[in-house]
Amino acid sequence: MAAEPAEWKSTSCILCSTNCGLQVQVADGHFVKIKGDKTNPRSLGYTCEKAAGLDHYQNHADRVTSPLRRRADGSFEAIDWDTAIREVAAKLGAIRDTHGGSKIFYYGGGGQGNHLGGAYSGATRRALDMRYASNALAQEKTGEFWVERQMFGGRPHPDFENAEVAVFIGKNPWQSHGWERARPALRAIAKDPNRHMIVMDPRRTESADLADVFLQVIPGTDAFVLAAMLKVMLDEGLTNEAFLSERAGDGKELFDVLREVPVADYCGRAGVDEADVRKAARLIGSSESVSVLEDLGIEMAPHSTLNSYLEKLLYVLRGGLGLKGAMNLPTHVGKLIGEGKDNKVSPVGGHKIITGLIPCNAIPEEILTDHPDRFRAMFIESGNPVHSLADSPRMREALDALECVVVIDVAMTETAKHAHYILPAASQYEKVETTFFGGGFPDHTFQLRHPLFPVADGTLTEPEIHSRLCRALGAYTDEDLTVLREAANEGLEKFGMAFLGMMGSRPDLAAILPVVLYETLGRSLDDGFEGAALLWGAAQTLAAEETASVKRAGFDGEGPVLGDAVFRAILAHANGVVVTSDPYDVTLERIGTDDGRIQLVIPELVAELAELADEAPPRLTDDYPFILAAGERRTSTANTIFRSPGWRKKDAEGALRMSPGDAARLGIETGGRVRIRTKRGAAEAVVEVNDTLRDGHITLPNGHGLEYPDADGVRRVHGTPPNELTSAEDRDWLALTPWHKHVRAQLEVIA
Ligand SMILES: Nc1nc2c(c(=O)[nH]1)N[C@H]1C(S)=C(S)[C@@H](COP(=O)(O)OP(=O)(O)OC[C@H]3O[C@@H](n4cnc5c(=O)[nH]c(N)nc54)[C@H](O)[C@@H]3O)O[C@H]1N2
Ligand SMILES: Nc1nc2c(c(=O)[nH]1)N[C@H]1C(S)=C(S)[C@@H](COP(=O)(O)OP(=O)(O)OC[C@H]3O[C@@H](n4cnc5c(=O)[nH]c(N)nc54)[C@H](O)[C@@H]3O)O[C@H]1N2
Ligand code: SF4
Ligand SMILES: [Mo]
Repeated sequence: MAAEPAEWKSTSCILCSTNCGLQVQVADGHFVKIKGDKTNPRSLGYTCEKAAGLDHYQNHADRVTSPLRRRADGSFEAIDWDTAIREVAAKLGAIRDTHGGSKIFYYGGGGQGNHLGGAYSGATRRALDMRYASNALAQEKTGEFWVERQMFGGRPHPDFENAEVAVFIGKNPWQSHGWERARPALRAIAKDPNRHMIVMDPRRTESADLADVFLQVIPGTDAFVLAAMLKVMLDEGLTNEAFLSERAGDGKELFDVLREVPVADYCGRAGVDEADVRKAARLIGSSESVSVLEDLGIEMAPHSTLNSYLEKLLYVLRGGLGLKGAMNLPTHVGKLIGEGKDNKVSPVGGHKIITGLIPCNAIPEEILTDHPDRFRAMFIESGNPVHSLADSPRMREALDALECVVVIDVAMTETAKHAHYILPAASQYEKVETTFFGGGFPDHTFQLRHPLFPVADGTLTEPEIHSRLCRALGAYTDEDLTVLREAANEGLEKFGMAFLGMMGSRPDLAAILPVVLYETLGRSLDDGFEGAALLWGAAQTLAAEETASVKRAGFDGEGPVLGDAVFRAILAHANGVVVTSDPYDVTLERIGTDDGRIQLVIPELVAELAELADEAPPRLTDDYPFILAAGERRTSTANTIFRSPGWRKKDAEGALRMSPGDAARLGIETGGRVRIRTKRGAAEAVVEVNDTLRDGHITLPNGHGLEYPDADGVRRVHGTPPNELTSAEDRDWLALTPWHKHVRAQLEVIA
C-alpha cells in the first residue's frame, strides 16, 4: 500500500530564474502533487506548465549515487566518500603546491535555483588558493553587467506590473519568463489601451503577438534599430533634460554620434519599417514609465555589449529610473556576481574579467596551450559546460587535456563524463537551497527552500562536500571551532559576538568563512538546515548595509539584532519572506558610480556606435544561406536541468524551425529531417515549418541533445545538442559573449 500523501509543503520551482513559489505533496520519494503557492509574496500562485514535471528532476535514471573515479580506460569505478575526498584534496593540493592555485580553475556554482551550494565553494577555493572562476553568466550577461557597472554602478530591475510601456529586446518572456508572473503581466498590458508593449525580435514570438509595436528585425541588426530610436528621441525632444542634468554626467560625445544616425537608412538595413521605429521611440519618449528587458536575442548576437548600452540609453534618456513602473535598483541577499573592479585579465589570453568571471568563450584557449600560466585542473560544480558552452568538441578536448577535473553534480552529465572524480550532490529538494537571482523591487522577497526529501543514499550536500575538502586540505581542525560551536549552542547573539572575535584574530578561518559558519552555527540549526548557516552572514550584511530598507519590511532591532531577526524570518518562512521594502526614489541614491551620476558616455561603445555607419550589411552567402539561432527557449526546454526525455509532451526531439518559404524552397515539410552544417560541425534535426520566422532564419531549442539511458540501459542522445554547431571565436569583441543567435548555417535535406 502506498504511503499517505503528506501535507502541502512550500517550495519553489528551479527550472528558470523566476523560481515561482510552489506547494507540493510528496510521498515515497516522489512529487505527488504540484501547484502554485498563493502565499508566496513574489509569485502569488503563478506557475507555468513546466513546474508540473519536477519529478523528472528528482527521479531519473542518470542520478549519480556514489563518488566515482575514472579508470584509465575512461570507465568509472565507485569509491567511498573518504577515499574520494582524500584523493581530490591530494591531487588538487599537489597542483597548487607545484604550479600554484591559480592553475586550478573554478566553473559553475549554481543553476537556475541553487546558489547556496556554490557559495560554500568559496572556502574550498581559498583553501586551494584558486584565483580564477567562471560560469554561464560569462556567456550571456557579462557584457550587460559591464555596461551597467559603468553607467549605474548597479543592476536596474524592470517593473512590468506597473510599466506604462514595456519593451522586450531579444527576449521572449512568454516562454522564458525572467520575472515572476510574466504571462499575466503581458496579458494585462496587451488588454489595457493605455499601456503599450514593444517587442524587437526576428521571430514573431508569443510575446510579439501581444505587442503594440513589433519590430521584426533582420537577425543581428538590433544596434541599427536602437541607434535609430535614440536619434528619433533626440530629434523630437523626447529626452528628459531635467532628469539628465540633475542625475547624469556629460553626454556630448554620445549625442554628437547619435545626431549623425541616418534613421531611414538604419531602419532599412534592419528590415523594419521606419514608421514603426518612430512610433516605438515616441511611445517610450512620451510615457510616464518605461521598463525594458533585454536578453539573449541581443546578448548572443553581433554588437552584443553595444546593444546592451543602447538598450539602457532608451530608458535613461527618458529619465526612467526611480519611478513606479520604471527601472529601479533593488537590494540583494547574497552576491551572485563578483565585486571586482574588472581590471584583471585572464592569464593566457589577456581577456577582460568581468564581475570576477573569465569569458566562457576563452576557457579552451586558457587550457589548450603550453603557456606556463595555463589552467591545469578544473573544479566544476552545478554546471554542464561541455553541453552549454560554445563548441562542445573543443570543450571536451580542453577537459581531456587537464591533469585533474572534479565535478560536483547530481547527474551523469556530458561534462561529468570527462571528470577524473565525480562527487554526487544531494538534489535541490533534498537540502536547503535558494536563489540569489532575487532582487525584487520595491519589495524584495527571499525564499529559503526547506528539504522535501531525505538526502539520497551515497550523496552529500555541497556544504558538506566543501567542509570535508577544507578539512582534508588542513584548512581547519575541530579544535579551531570549539569556541564557536559552544557559542552557537547558546543562541545567535552569543554566536555573533564569538564570531566577530574569531574573525579578527584568525584570518585563516575568516578565509574559509562559509565552512566555518556551516560547521559551527550550521550544526546548531535543525537537522537538514546546516546549509542555511551562510545566510546568517548574508542577513547580517543586508541589515548593516540596507538598515532602513530592512526596517521598512517590518524588522526591528539595531546592529546584529536586526540581522538575526532577518535570519530567523528566512528560516521560518518556507514560502518566502519580504526582507527589504523600498520607496521608488531610493534608486537614485543607490546609483553606485564614482560621482553618483549616471554615466552616459562609455567611450569604447560610443566608438563602436560611430563605426556602425561603415558596417557592411549582413549577407547570407551561397555557402551559408541561413542564420541559425542555436538555443531558443520553448515550453520543451529547461536548460539541462531535466535529463529524462520523458518530461516533454511536445517537441520531443526539439525541432529545427524554418519559414514556409524556406521549407518550400528546400522541398521539405514538418516532420522531415535535415542535416545542419556550420563551419564548426554538423548535426541532424527534425523540421517544423513555422510561419513566425523570417525567410533565412532558422531556430533550434536550447537544452536538447542530452544523453540518457533507454529502458535497456543503452545510452542514446535525444534531440540536437546546439553547441556541436557553435564556435567560440564568433563573439563580442569586448565581453567575448558568443553569437549563438547568429550562427551561419547550411541545410541538406535527408531523404
Ligand atoms: N522555457 C524556458 N525558459 C527559460 C530557460 C529555458 O531553458 N527554457 N532558460 C532560462 C535562461 S538560462 C535564460 S538566460 C533565459 C533566456 O531567455 P530569452 O533570451 O528570452 O530566450 P531565447 O529564446 O533564447 O531568446 C530570446 C529571443 O531572441 C530572439 N532573437 C534571435 N536572434 C535575435 C536578434 O538578432 N535580435 C533580436 N532582437 N532577437 C533575436 C529569438 O527569436 C528569441 O525569441 O530564459 C530562461 N527561461
Ligand atoms: N547554443 C546555446 N548554448 C547555450 C544557450 C543557448 O541559448 N544556446 N543558453 C546558455 C545559457 S543562457 C545558460 S544559463 C546555460 C545553462 O547551462 P549550465 O550553466 O551548464 O546550466 P544547466 O543546464 O542549468 O545545468 C546545471 C547543472 O546543474 C546540475 N544540478 C542540478 N541540481 C544540482 C544540485 O543540486 N547540485 C549540483 N552540484 N548540481 C546540480 C545539473 O545536473 C546540470 O548539470 O546554457 C547556455 N548554453
Ligand atoms: S519554469 Fe520558471 S516560470 Fe515556469 S514555474 Fe518554473 S520558475 Fe516559474
Ligand atoms: Mo541563462
